[in-house]
Amino acid sequence: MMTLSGLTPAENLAIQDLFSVPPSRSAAIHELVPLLKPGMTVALSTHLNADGDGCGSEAGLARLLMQMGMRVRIVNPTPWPPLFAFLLGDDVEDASDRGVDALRDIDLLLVLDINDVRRLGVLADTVRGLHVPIGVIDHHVAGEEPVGQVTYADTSACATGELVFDFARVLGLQITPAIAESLYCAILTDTGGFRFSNTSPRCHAVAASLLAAGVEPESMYRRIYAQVKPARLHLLRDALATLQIEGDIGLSWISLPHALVQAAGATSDDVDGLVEHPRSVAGTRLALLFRDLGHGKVKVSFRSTGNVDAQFFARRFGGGGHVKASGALIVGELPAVEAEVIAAAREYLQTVPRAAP
Ligand SMILES: [Mn+2]
Repeated sequence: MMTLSGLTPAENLAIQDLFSVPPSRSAAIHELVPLLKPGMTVALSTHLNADGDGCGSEAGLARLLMQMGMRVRIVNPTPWPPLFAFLLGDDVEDASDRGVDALRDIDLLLVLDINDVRRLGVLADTVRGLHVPIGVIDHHVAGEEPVGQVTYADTSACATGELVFDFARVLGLQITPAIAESLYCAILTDTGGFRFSNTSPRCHAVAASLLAAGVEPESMYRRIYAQVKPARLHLLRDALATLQIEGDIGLSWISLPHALVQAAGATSDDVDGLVEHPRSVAGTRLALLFRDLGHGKVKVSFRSTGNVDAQFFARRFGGGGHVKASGALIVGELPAVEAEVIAAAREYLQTVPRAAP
């Protein structure tokens, strides 16, 4: 048993607890076990536009099930992202490009990081009609159309990868370096690099185990985060040159003429997220991003903080979304749209009292 010097016995016990698998999780894992038989073919799937948790959990679980003697293939509704190609290695099969055909001859489907069949996109209808058992491993609240007969879910897990780690622990499977990298990717990305509020003490304990199993944190950082293409930085440079800040009312915005985005050779992916820069300005309550689409329409992104309601404001322009993140597509030329929205934003912010920080 590990003992850390300088800690009281009670503190040492609390740290041991972080490494043990919560009883409700081991109970759920033991319910999954009867579905898992050597020699069977298992498909793993996750939500549209798989993220680091979806991909990492799949790549890790695929190898664990292979240790248990199963054939495993990944069948996602959208292509495996190139950013996470390194997780597949030579041993994990990605059959996503075969679409629903890849689900025809399976014995079991495991759905990861979601519990709503609608998030399976083009696979959803086939999954609704599947005659093989379906299991779910997830850390979200179940959606409106949950899927599967056996659900191993816990919303207190920082990532689905944490639940896959516990699956390995409870069943005594080996966390190889490739599995450790996959699960570390899942936890690292779903916690925003250990910054979001789901970064629990246990999340760090699991990450510690994965580092001990061979993960090199700097290499993971480089492969996942240090992958920015020059076009993205050129766009950021030009976009920041348009930044306007009205600190007294808490309004910030950037504005992208069509030619600017084209000149940078940037994609929509590169533009997404730029609005976080005006939002990150100290004291900003409403951040806006204007993007001229070049055919008489301007896409406006609205981001708010505190008690400012971006959704309410976006509805004035026929848009919508979430309370803190909304969007609208407005017909008009960029300068006119900008002037109209900025004037309305100034007026709106006057009506919303500043919340305590
Ligand atoms: Mn997740």
